[in-house]
Amino acid sequence: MRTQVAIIGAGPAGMFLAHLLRSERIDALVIERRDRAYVEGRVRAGVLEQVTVDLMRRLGLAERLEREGLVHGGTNLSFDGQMFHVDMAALTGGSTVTVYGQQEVMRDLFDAAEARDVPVMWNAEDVALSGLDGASPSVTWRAGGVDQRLDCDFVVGCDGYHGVSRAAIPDSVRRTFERVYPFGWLGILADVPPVEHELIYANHERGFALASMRSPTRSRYYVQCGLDEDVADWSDERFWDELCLRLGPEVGTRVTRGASFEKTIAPLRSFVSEPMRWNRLFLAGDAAHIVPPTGAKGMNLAVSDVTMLGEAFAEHYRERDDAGIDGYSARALARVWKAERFSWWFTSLTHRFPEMTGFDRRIQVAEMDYIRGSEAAQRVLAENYVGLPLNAS
Ligand code: FAS
Ligand code: PHB
Repeated sequence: MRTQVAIIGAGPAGMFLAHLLRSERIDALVIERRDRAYVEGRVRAGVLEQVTVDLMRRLGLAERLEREGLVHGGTNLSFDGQMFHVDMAALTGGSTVTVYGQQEVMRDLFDAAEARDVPVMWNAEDVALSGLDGASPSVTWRAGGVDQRLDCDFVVGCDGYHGVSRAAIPDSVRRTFERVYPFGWLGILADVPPVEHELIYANHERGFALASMRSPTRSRYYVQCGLDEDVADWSDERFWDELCLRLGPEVGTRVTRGASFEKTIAPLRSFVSEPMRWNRLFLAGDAAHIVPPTGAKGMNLAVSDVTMLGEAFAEHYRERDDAGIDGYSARALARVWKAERFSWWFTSLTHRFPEMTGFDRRIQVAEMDYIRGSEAAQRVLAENYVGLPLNAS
């Protein structure tokens, strides 16, 4: 088999790139280790930046998003039970975010891929990349017991943090930067109405909590927990009690409780692998970087990476211009590091760290109190949360 661009991984990065290349009439093939049900079933991101909403509209994927997405012009911060609102739209000239779960995004991407005949090879085992430092890279894998080989011009690793693509860049070239947080997020989904119509990020003496949602009848809640905790030790009752404590008495007493149907613990890390391009291999999304979910940046960064990459490939094939390809890594990393900074800052501001001293705690509370009273501080938070422009300097 032969194609122009081989895409490893059918998550948000891989599927948005596949649709972008299809819109530019560039041949591509997605090679995915699992099946559609697995990828679509992963409960992950919940908040779309304008960059992501714009891309879904541009690709003709936004019909359900326009109907079911919840547009938020603001968000709420709470510390020690005192909640205040940040009017992000007012502070950013009208920018908003849209609450629309990653599972819904993946369903829209896969449905459209089937309707538009965008090819995805599912259940690909032992995916391997070769010839990346030459003019004719190739990808091999096995499916249904049959060995497959794909020759291509370029390979894009969209295979997430645990994929094979990043490791194809020689250790002598690759530089990684990481911060692992000493806690995780215990998240639930429950078919109960959200406590507020916008999100609440709560910093409490006992730890962080987040009140989010998927629809007016389905809530998504998180509490910070220890990395050594077992989800089996968290009954629904224990979860609701802890969440309501951390949201504070005014909000906590308004929370509608109910049976959870999804309950998982996710670790938090900040991670960047540089460069995001080596010869014929490009990295996009979690294959190149991870952010703590506090800033709701993970999936949105994957989208901005592939938006840049889609432009670069279009210039290469249409105009024989390689400026975009050659500049991709530096351009993408400039935006990635700004999102890493914001996600690290917002996590540091809202979470309880085991080694915190009394001084550290008062600095956190003072910063939350300062943000509450300062339009300038709220504007900085707002412009980062809604997402910096793709070409932010
Ligand atoms: P993904 O990991 O989504 O997709 C990679 C794909 O590659 C997968 O389908 C995988 O099966 C496939 N793959 C892996 N190895 C392969 C191989 N060798 N060969 C072929 N295919 C291979 N982001 C937010 O914004 N908000 C959140 O609340 C949030 N919560 C998260 C919770 C968890 C537990 C995790 C892990 C992530 C969360 N994220 C969140 C981040 C998440 O949304 C990612 O940023 C997003 O899925 C990134 O998309 P991709 O880069 O496509 O990687
Ligand atoms: C979610 O709804 O899953 C969500 C929302 C905002 C975040 C993280 C997760 O920052």
